[in-house]
Amino acid sequence: MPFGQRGGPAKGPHPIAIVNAQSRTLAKLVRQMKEGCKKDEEAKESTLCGLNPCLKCLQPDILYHLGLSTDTTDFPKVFGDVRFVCMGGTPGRMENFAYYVMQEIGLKINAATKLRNISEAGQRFSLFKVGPVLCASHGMGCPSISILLHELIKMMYHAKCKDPVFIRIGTSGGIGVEPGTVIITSEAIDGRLNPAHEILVHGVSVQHASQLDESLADEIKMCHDPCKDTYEAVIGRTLCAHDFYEGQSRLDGAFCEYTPEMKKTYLEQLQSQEVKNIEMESLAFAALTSRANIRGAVVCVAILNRLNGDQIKTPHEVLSKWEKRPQELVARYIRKSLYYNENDDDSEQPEDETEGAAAGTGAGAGDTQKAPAAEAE
Ligand code: R2B
Ligand code: URA
Repeated sequence: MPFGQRGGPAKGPHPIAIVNAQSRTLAKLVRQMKEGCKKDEEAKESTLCGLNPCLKCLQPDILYHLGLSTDTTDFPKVFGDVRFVCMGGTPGRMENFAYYVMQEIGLKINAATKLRNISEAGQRFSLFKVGPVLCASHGMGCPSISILLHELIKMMYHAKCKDPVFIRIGTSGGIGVEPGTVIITSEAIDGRLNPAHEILVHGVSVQHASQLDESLADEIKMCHDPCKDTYEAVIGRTLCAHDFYEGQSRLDGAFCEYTPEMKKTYLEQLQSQEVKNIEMESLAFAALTSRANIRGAVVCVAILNRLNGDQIKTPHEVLSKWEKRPQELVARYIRKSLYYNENDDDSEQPEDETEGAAAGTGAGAGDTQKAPAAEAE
């Protein structure tokens, strides 16, 4: 049974068994945080597909923009336990997300220590690791996220990670949605509404399909609680533009060679085609993750409704609150996957609404469940 569903009368594992299984999962996460991934826990090969056959010959492989190299870092030991790779635009947001997700999955570090930016040496992106979760900043636009993804996918390959899930969390301009709404992308499309990421290789146009994992989008959507969450979460198409101004039909850029009527017609056409938002990275994200057979999702909050204007006038404090919404849904998804997913050998999921399942917190299987807590350092 997928984790968002609720069963009938009690017939699943006994609550104590669930608590024990969750405690074992947590103990393993804590040990891996302290000691790294053990040899016998490493997968024999990564589960990624379709990668460059020359990768195995690169000795060392230098992940230049991440400031990491296979000859100075033991990738299987340091990154072999990674199961979730979360990325967002700015270093600060991803550092905050790392601390937030740490709390949500029940891990702690000594109050006197800080999470280290693992890719500081590269001076381009920030990268934080919290147990099985990697948090990276990707900058703005497809070229930037594409460099990051090439290097993170190579990292997963060298670390022999098993079925990692990649998620982009970010902001976007909504199309006909209330500002503050969270949009989970069903499909990324370009400005011509074409579901493909186009790149030029040797001067020739190559198009890669930009589909995203439908079931992952549904699982993340199920982490939204329409009764408790004060905002909506919807699944819809996302237009990925290659700039913020003309590419998104704004009238407030330094240049503008179209009329307000042309903008209105274009945005209304998008709305009629079920496009819910516009951002700048989903095409490259969807294309590169699906080429590697990685399950991927894009979860963005709409910070304005583009049908009502172009400028972002919402106060900073409100924007900060809205930016946390995708983080909240994704952290719930990660927590559920770690502690309540029956498809996973390391975790147990209650098959009913038995209370007291979550490691002695007295919570049930819903979104309000807290993970057990343990200190890693
Ligand atoms: C959303 O916000 C950024 C532009 O302001 C861009 O990275 C995106 O996709
Ligand atoms: N990010 C975008 O790319 N567009 C918007 O309108 C808002 C955020």
